Amino acid sequence: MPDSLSPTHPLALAPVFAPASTKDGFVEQFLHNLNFDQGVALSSSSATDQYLAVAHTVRDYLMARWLEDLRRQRETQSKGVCYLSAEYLLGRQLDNNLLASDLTEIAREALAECGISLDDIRAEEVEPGLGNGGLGRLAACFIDSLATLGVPSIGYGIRYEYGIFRQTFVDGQQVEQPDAWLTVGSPWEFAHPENAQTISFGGHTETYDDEGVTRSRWVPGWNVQAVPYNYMVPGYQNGRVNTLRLWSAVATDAFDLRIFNSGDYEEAVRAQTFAETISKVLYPEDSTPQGKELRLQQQYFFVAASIHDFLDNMLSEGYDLSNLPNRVIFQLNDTHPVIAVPEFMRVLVDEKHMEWDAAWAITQQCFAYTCHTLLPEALEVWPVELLGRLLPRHLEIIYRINEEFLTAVRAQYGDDEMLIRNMSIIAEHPVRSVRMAYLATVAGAKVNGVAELHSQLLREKVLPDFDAFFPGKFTNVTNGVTPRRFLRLSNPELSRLITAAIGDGWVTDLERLRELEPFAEDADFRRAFAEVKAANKRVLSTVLRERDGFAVSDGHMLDVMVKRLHEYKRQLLKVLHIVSTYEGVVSGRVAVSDVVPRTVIFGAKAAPGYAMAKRIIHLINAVGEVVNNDARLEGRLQVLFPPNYNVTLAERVIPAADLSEQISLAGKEASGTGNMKFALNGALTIGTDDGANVEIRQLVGDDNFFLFGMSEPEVDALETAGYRPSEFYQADPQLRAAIDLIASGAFSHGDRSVFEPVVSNLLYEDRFMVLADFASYVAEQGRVDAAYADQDAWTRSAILNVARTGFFSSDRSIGDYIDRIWHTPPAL
Ligand code: HBZ
Repeated sequence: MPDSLSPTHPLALAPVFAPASTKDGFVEQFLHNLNFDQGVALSSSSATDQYLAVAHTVRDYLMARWLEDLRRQRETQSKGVCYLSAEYLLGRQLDNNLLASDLTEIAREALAECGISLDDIRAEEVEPGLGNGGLGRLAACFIDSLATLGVPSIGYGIRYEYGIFRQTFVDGQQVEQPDAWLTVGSPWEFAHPENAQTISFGGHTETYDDEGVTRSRWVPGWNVQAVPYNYMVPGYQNGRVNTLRLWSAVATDAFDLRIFNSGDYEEAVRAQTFAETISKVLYPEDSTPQGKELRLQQQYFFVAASIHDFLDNMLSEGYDLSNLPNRVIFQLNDTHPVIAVPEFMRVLVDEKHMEWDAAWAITQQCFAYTCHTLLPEALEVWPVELLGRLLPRHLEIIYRINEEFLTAVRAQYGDDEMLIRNMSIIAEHPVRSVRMAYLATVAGAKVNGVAELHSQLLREKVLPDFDAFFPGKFTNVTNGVTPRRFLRLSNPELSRLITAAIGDGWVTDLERLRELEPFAEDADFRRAFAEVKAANKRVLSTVLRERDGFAVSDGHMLDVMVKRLHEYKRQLLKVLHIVSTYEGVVSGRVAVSDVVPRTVIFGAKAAPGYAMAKRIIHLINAVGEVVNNDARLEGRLQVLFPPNYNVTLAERVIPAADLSEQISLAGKEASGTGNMKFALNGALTIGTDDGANVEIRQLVGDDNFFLFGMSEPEVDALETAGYRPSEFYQADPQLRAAIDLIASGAFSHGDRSVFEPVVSNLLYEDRFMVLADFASYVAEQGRVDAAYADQDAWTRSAILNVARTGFFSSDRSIGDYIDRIWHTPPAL
């Protein structure tokens, strides 16, 4: 602090409230920021300058509250949540932060006074795509709810320089481009190099004598600086601003002196800058971890930095660490942050010199683990060789945790070697590896699945031995989505209609949507609701024209399947339905006048190394190309696949949809969250009994949900009996005709080889039983067509979907985490 500034000066002591809460104040602050931050006059400013200046104005407005909350979180020593997630798929920030501060209208008017349209400049924001899909978006919804509910909490993650790749199509095939989201800089972040942490890797361990006690320590080989960037997470109009803290890797300036002195200056520099690659890029795999060394470095990098940040900055001087379970819970978002467990133990035992048993007892109360999958290949394992090389002390700690755990298992069950092998945190085959989900389960106070069915299958099929050994450890928290972004912001027209009917309490208490139920019987309301849907379709149509040059037909049912491309999600089933409809018309089996006009919209990114997923993308584009241009269809079937599906596009597509496709093979989709967003925006679902679909159907009622396909026990039974997809192909002429058409080269200019791998996979492997569910799916789509013919009845069902899905608010999910897992005190 400068000498001349007295400690009682308001700038030194307390945050200053920015004047943007009036139109004139906003104009003033905006122009000030334009001049002093962007260095331009209004007359010569670009849209980017204007966006940045508006963002800074909102940021300034929130700053006082943020500083106040940061202070409060530090000072109040009550229990809080550290949410550890390798991904946060945030989406654009400006609109959300304007809404949270209740500044949207003020900003709109203020900018209009400057001759600027808010709508134009919000398009300037590049969304931070720091996640792959559902898991990362869930984390983003959760931090919004945590702030809105006023839960003392901090989100920790990685500030990837490159987020999820940008997808383009070249000749119908996916091409990935880097997502340089930081090129114009992010106005929402604040670097705090003064809070950097040093994170170590490699080296070896040793024991030493500490006044008669033998202790272990880690002598690392190299290190890197973790620099935190803080992001504001404003609660919805409640004056709270939480923090998301993302770590960026920076080389330490300490050269490796041995290399340096040997005269190899270049090598010394290279070795150091190598460290910066740690936070360079988000791994784009959303289900099959690649087991790459850099990925493990990323994981350890961010959790070690986060744990040390918490211990250094959030605890009062001389804090008694045995009280930590009353002070913090680290929630592990999937297995990606699980290396935090041995790191925490290392800190307590090696650095704080706590007894192992005491440290372990604390650790077991300070962590909880959320599992997001059922696919065996998605369960992360790290080869012991790699772990031991990168984090030798952590491997020793994991071995000891495992040894003590297996001793306890033996004490309970005797020497059942099969059971011991099955429950060991260390797998022996194909290479000796650490099973991260097992480590998380053993260490966590609680383990939760993300929907009722998923949690049940997790207990019964994935971790049954653990469920028996740790009674009460497993629980469920069904996912949710934030009503602020996914209804209030993305669907302003529907929001207005709802608020006019029942008031605006639903924005923070989504169950109040129930009050809409009687309106389903009100013809005027139904008319207004249908008009909103039509208006949203027009908006989408404009967006797709401007973004992708698509011409969207009027009056079509909008049938939408947007999600990551994965075989278990079964985009292929949707493709077969399209091809079958097409084949029906061109073969004369179906009169074109009987085809209910539909526009099918796909959105999906494939992991760059997932060859089959990329072929499926190619097939969707190829089918679209043919179907959209065949005059025999009379424009009644349209297939659109806008590239680069992301949060921003989702916000346009979901409010416009009539039909939501949630068609995974039963027992494979842990929950789904897109399914919730669609229902909440008045789309009807066609879906299997999988993930949260089960709960959606229970809530909206069978009459307002199109169910098809095998149930999970039926899938299980078919698998046990031996599934032979070709039998379904042989037995069903409609299915055969569709597959034959693809195989014939009809969608590949006569070249039969292009989609041959897709066809033969379906016929001879079909791991996700597309063919087994085809007939049921097509039949149910027939019921969809019939239902759509009665527009008024359809609208009634759509209203009931909105009215009955308030359960799926992420506020409710967070409430469940508090009740069942965190036991944090009520909001401050
Ligand atoms: O998490 C998804 C589930 O598939 C979905 O059913 C659920 O609704 C959602 C939220 O709970 N899982 C993912 O999105 N998973 C990933 O993105 C992922 C990313 C990196 C990995 C593994 C998985 O290494």
